[in-house]
Amino acid sequence: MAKILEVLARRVWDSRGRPTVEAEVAVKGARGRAIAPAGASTGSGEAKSIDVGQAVHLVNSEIRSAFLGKTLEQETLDQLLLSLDGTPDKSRLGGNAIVAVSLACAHAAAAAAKEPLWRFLAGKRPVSMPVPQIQIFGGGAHAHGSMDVQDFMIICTGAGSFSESLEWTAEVYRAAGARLAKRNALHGVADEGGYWPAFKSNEEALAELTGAISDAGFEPGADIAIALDIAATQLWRDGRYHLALENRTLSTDQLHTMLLRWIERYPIVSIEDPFAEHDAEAMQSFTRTAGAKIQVVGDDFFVTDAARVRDAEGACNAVLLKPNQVGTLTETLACWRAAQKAGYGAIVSARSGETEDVSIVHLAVGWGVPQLKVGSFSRSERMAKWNEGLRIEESLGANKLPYPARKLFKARG
Ligand code: 2PG
Ligand code: MG
Repeated sequence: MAKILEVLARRVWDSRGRPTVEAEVAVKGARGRAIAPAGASTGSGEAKSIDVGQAVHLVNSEIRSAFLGKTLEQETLDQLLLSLDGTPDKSRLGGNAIVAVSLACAHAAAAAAKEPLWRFLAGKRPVSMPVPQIQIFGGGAHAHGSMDVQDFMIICTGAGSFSESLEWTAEVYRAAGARLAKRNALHGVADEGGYWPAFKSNEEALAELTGAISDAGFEPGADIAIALDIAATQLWRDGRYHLALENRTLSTDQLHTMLLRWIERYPIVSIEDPFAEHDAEAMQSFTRTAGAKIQVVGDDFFVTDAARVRDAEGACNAVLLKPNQVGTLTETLACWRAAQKAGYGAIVSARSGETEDVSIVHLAVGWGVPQLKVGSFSRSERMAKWNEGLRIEESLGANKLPYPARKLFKARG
C-alpha cells in the first residue's frame, strides 16, 4: 500500500464567508483533498473546532510529521489522529483539522486506486443512490431565528430515481418561491439556500409547503412528503421550548402534542431532533407514539457517536451522520454500523456552513446509506453535491438502479 509523501493544510472560505480548513494528502502519483464544513446549530457533544489558523498550523507541523512515511490506511491513520489529539472532544488538534485530514486520506486512497471515492468505499458491494431530503424553507439558527423550526424539507417519496427526485424538487422550490412572491414575502434565502422565512407561525410554513407541493402538480403525501428538523436544542431554555415567532413557550408535553397534531394534519414522514439533546425521555416517548408512522431522527441527540446510538433505548429510529460532528471517517462509519445493528435508518448530512467539497455524496453512496441531506436547491455549495450525485447516478446507469424512496416511506395521503 502507498506511503504518505506529503500532508498540508491551508485556510479557505466557506458558504458563510467564514474561514475553514482544507487539507491535502499525497502519495506517489495520487493526491486527496477535503474541506471541513461547519455547523450553526451544533450539539454540545460534537467534536470541537479550533481557530482555523491554529488548525492549519497543527496539520502542517504535528500531523504532517506523524503522517509522513506512514501507510495510507484509513483506520490506522484515523486512530493516529485520535491518539495525537488525546482529548475526548478533539479540542487540541481541532475537529476541523481532524475531519479535513481524515477525508483527504480517503480521497488520496481512492485516487491511488484510480477509483471514484464512492466505488473505493463500496468495494464489491452493490450500490444504489440515496433518497434526498431537500430544504424548501430555512429557519432557526440559519435565518437569525426568524422562524423557530429550522428545516422545512421535502422527500420525493414517489420518485423513481435520484434524478427524478431533483426534477420534482426543482418544481416545488419554484412553486414555493412563486407563492412567497405573490404575498410580497420573497426575501432571498437562508444559510442552506431555502427561502428566508416570512411566516406568522411555524404551522403557516407547513401549510405553505403543502400548498407548494400541490401547486407544482404533485399529490402531497403520495408523491412528495414533508420532513422537518425542529433542531429543538436551540429552542430549549429554562425548562421550556421557546417559540419566539409565536410569542409563546411550550412544555415538553405541549411540544409533543403539537408535533402529533402536525403529523395528523400534514404529510410529514420524518422529524429530526423533536426534543432537546439532553431529553432522552421525551425522545423515547415521542418515538414510542409516532415512530411506527414516521422517521424520528437524532442529530444533536446522537452527534454521530456510535456509543450514543447503542445506548439510545428506542429514543429515535434514525441517525444523522455528519463526519465533522465526530471527527474521523472511521468513527462516522462506526456510527452507521451501530445504526444498522439497531435497525435504525440513516441520513448522511451536510452542515449549514459548506463549500464545494462533495465528499458526503460519495460516503452516502459508497457506504450504502439510504438518505442524503444537503440543504436546499440553490447556492452552489448545495448544488455541487446534488450535481455530483447526478454524475454518480449516470455512471451507475440510472434506469438499472433500485431506488429505495417508495420502500423507505410508504405513501401517506
Ligand atoms: C442540522 C444541520 C443541517 P447545522 O441541524 O441538521 O441542517 O445544521 O450544520 O447548523 O448543525
Ligand atoms: Mg439537525
